[in-house]
Amino acid sequence: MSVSPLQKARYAYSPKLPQILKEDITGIKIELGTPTESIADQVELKKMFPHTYGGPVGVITKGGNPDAGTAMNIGVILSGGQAPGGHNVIAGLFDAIKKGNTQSKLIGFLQGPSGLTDNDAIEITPDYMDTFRNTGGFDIIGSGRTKLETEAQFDKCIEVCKQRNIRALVIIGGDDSNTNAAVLAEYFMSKNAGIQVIGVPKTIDGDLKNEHIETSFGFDTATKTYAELIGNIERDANSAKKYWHFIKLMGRSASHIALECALQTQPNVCIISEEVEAKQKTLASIVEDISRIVITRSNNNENFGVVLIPEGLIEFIPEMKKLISELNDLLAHHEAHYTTLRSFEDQSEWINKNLSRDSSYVFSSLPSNIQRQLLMDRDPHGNVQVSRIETEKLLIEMVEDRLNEMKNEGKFKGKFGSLNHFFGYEGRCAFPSNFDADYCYSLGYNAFVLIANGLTGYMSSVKNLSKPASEWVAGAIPVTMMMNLEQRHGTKKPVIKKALVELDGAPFKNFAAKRDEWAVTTSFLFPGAIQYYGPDEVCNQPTKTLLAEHE
Ligand code: FBP
Repeated sequence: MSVSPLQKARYAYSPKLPQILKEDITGIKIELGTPTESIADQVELKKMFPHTYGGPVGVITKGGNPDAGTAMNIGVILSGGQAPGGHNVIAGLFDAIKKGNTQSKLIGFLQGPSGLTDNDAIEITPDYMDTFRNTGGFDIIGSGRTKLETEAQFDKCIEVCKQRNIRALVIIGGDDSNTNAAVLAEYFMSKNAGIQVIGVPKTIDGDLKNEHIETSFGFDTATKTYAELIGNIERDANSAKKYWHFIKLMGRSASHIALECALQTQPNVCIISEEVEAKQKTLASIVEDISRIVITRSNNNENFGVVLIPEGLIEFIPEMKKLISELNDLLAHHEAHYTTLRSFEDQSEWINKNLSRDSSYVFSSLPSNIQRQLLMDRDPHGNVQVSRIETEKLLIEMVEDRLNEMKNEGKFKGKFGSLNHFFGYEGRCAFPSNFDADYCYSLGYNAFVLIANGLTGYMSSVKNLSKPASEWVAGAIPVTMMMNLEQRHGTKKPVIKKALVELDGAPFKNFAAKRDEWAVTTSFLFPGAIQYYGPDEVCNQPTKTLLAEHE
């Protein structure tokens, strides 16, 4: 296979490790603290996780651990959406395993969790591993969104692991996949299966974070990739001075990606879904805010600008949230009848009849392309697929209508030329930044240390990330500690709490302090492409979100 010069150069990059992980692998151990509690619903969670609840937080320290030298087979799974750095998690894990014992094997289950239940796997060999080091993508073993949640699936997992003599599984995934990993760990313990489960925090969305998981991997590279593109568009807008660019940014629910990109590029508008919800802003009031900024800039002779829109926005606007929740219920409970309705007209007529009055009004007022998108297939969790709803087009259409009204009232005399963009898939498989390459390698390497120390139901943690890698702190966090109970499909389920943008947190406050100025005075910042080689301030900086959170 031919490879690009950059890919070849990246094969040779040596990811940095925290100081402690550079020690001999049999000379490091985990020091455990005192038992922990979940963030809420302690009594119920203790009952649900009798074997794994409340494990102590662990820190890696010097100390003999001969078990690290035992030959063993370990399985690895990539779960959910791609995130830059996944290959390096596997590389770190692979190298640590082989340092322990060259006879140890890493088995990669193919296309996500279904690879485990289908017993579809490959052994990752040294040569194969070398062709994926420091590269983007999940194609080393593929990924998938199958949920492991039934006892029949869990029993199948035990059967496959026994057949392959697998001692531990490493599940690389987001909040849902790590929740499922914890449930699997508990099940294995209850059956005395002797199989450990370790999670690794992945997602470009940046919403799997807390005191011990400072960021999920992939967020750094994805936001830098989007920020490069946004900066390029800003410069284009500033050169031609004729378009308003409405840019939707991936991030299923939380607005961390949009916020980080705003901090990096200083656009005229960036909507933060969490603020929309907190202030109970309607779609009309969001449109009004944008229209006013367009008019103010137009009065200054600047008929151009950039608006950032988080992918999940639609579900945070109160009237849309209500509509989507009613649609989800209707489609879930009347699936059989709904699938008999062939044409969009029949579908929307039936939907309108069955929605509440308010929601029916909202649904009818939407353009038909958005109505169609709201009715598309649900994801495996029964949720609407927000990445397929063209909120950026909806906002353009509504702003245009509002500006026309204002024009008729003599309040707007300028021009409004618009273009729409959606950045999501462009950033998920980029070559990982040095930060993600180092962080992911460390997470994977550390996952093996957790296994060699006999832990299960834990997540690999690497902290102190705003400092140079040599000062990073490697540790182990019990997954139950991050859990609470949430309503899912009518029942209370244990889940890792999603981290949304905190309106009293430093990243949002930094943005809020500047946004009025950025709205009116063109203040664009052009971050440029991710740099892999060069001075530290250019190629080894974490995100502004991470830095602000650690100020
Ligand atoms: P994960 O939470 O699995 O990491 O995926 C996140 C994400 O990239 C979201 O930002 C986006 O809404 C979704 O995946 C898109 O899903 P798909 O890849 O299935 O189209």
